[in-house]
Amino acid sequence: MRTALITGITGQDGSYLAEFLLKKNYRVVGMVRRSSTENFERIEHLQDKIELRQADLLDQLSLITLLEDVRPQEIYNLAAQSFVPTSWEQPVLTAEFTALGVTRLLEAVKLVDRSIRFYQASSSEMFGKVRETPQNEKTPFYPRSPYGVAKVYGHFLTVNYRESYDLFACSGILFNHESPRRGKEFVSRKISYNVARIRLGLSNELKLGNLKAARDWGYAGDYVRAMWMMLQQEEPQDFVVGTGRAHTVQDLVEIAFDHVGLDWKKHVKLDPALVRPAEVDHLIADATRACTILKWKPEVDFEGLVRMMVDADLEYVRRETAASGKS
Ligand code: NAP
Ligand code: F7E
Repeated sequence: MRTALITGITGQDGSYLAEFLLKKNYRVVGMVRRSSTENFERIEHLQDKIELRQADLLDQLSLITLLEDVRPQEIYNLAAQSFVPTSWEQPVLTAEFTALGVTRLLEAVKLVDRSIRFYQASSSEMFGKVRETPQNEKTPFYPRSPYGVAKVYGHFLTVNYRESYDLFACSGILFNHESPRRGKEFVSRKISYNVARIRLGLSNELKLGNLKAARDWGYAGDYVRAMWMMLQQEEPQDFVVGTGRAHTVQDLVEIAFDHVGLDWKKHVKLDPALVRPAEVDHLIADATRACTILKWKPEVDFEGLVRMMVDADLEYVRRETAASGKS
């Protein structure tokens, strides 16, 4: 039985990856940070199948001790401050988690066991003000937020430790991927959650920023498969993962409102406070290498993803409302 350690197991991707690895018969250990209230909503259903250990990307010794105790064969480093707007408000903390956290974890790997296979969660936000379209593994980076800058650091540090110490370390440059488990602050979930509330008569308005921004959106359940595939290759390599199709925020809005029979123009209001200091206008993946070398392909398309999220949020809001009625 192989052991996989997932940092960020309480996040969207961590929960899908844990499910995927359990099906592959892995022993799955999740790293969680100490909190006064537990935040295990996304992994509640897995609690008796996975092991949780406390450590923090900010604490070097905790990571070394964790690896010595768990002895994983694979590490998936998904933990990060991942919300782009927060990275302008807390740029130093973002760098500590999202950039230096990678150094701390790779130092722990180097010290404890250099045969560990290491996956780093790199991001299409590194392309930022894009230098070419579509973006592939050779496209130069031009990040547009402290988050993007921190991810570029983590990315090149992973490349550097691979080349310096011969580690099996690779980066997945993943484009936006969503699901019903996405945090409510990200635009896809913000839209699906509020569309459900409006449909159920609980509110009437949805405030958004830039409707023209375009992203290559896919389904998180498809993307965690690519992470695992990367660590099963003979040689460590970096891969771009995305669907190759881009849509605007407005497209997402239209499909979501349309799915519940509402006219989005009656409910969406533009809020200048939600426009970012520097925007990433248009991202689209060229995932040719992932498709040919990993034989990866997405199974859920954009329209299917949006509808899945709205349907899940209709259920979620009904449960939420019923629970608040009881308390
Ligand atoms: P997410 O839902 O925001 O989850 C982030 C996870 O990181 C949470 O489990 C969080 O724990 C943990 N974390 C944050 N700081 C930590 C620290 N100091 N020590 C330990 N754990 C810490 O993110 P996601 O969408 O699943 O994304 C997973 C990774 O992929 C992130 O690195 C993200 O930047 C990257 N990425 C995401 C996308 C995407 O579209 N989703 C695309 C490209 C790359 P708490 O629950 O305690 O907060
Ligand atoms: O924004 C626009 C916003 O916050 C998408 C993270 O997982 O993917 C994610 O980063 C777009 C942007 O994701 C609102 O300006 C308009 O252009 O859902 P988002 P993101 O910034 O692309 C990458 C790949 C990651 O790596 C990150 O960790 O939508 N937008 N109005 C809005 N965005 C938000 N959040 N809220 C709005 O009201």
